[in-house]
Amino acid sequence: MVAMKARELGRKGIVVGDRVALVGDVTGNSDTLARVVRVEPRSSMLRRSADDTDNTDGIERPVVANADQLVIVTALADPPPRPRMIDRMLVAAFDADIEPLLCLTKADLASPGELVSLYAPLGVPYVVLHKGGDLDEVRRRLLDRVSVLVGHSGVGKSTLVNALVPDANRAVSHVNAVTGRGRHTSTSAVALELPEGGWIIDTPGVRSFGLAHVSVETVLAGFPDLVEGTVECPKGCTHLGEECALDAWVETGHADPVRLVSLRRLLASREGAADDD
Ligand SMILES: Nc1nc2c(ncn2[C@@H]2O[C@H](COP(=O)(O)OP(=O)(O)OP(=O)(O)O)[C@@H](O)[C@H]2O)c(=O)[nH]1
Ligand SMILES: [Mg+2]
Ligand SMILES: [Zn+2]
Repeated sequence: MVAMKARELGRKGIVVGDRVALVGDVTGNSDTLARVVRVEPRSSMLRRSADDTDNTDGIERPVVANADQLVIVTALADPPPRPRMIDRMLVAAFDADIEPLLCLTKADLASPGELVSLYAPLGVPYVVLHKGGDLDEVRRRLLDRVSVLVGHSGVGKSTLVNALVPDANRAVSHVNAVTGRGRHTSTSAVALELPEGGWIIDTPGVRSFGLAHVSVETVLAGFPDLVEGTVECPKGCTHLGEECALDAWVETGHADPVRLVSLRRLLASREGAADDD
């Protein structure tokens, strides 16, 4: 069915995942048009700040509405994993209050051991995949949920969607042998219904995941075991400097030091250049 935005919605955007109210011809017959007259309240909104290439610094851009699971797709090789990017997508999940799932693809090319141990202290669930391999576990984790796939170009998002959804027909393309980068094959986000129930949203590969809009408090909220330790911190503490009270908190055995290392890595991941490549 084709629907256009009714004028009374004004400049308010509609994004993939939005639930909308329609009027007019909703038969879906060719040459018919329905009108979107209302966007229902959103249960979540995944955002990223615009990056330098968008030339509108600091502006938040919505990515997907109403997702309840953020599937961070990372190839174990070709293109190589970039933990900084994974960290940033995890922060985006905390920010949007969406549960993360780490999806490690191309296990036929490299072993997942190192990445798995890097993320173990964060308690992030993960699945390991290789093309043509068993999809039972990922199917189980996607069942009856609205999951959005995010990750660099060429990590295998569309390949996974095609394996999970018969007739999805998402275009896939090779990773450039010279640069090791994907070709940005998918150019728009598309939501597809899973045969077992639930929705999966394929998105175009991102080069960066700007997080300028995410506060220290938001990241800290993902570390409930450390929150109490920040009571003694100076006002406006970034939890990255010498004055931070968290070092003493973990030294006195109140929390696991590796958790503090992870918190700081995630806090630091918000800073710096927008390009994560
Ligand atoms: N060896 C191997 N190759 C894979 C696997 N999964 C995907 N590929 C290949 O990786 C390449 C890129 O896959 P795509 O599915 O197009 O990647 P994408 O993440 O959708 O990329 P964009 O749409 O550009 O964001 C294709 O040549 C796939 O065949 C895997 O598990 N193992
Ligand atoms: Mg794709
Ligand atoms: Zn602090």
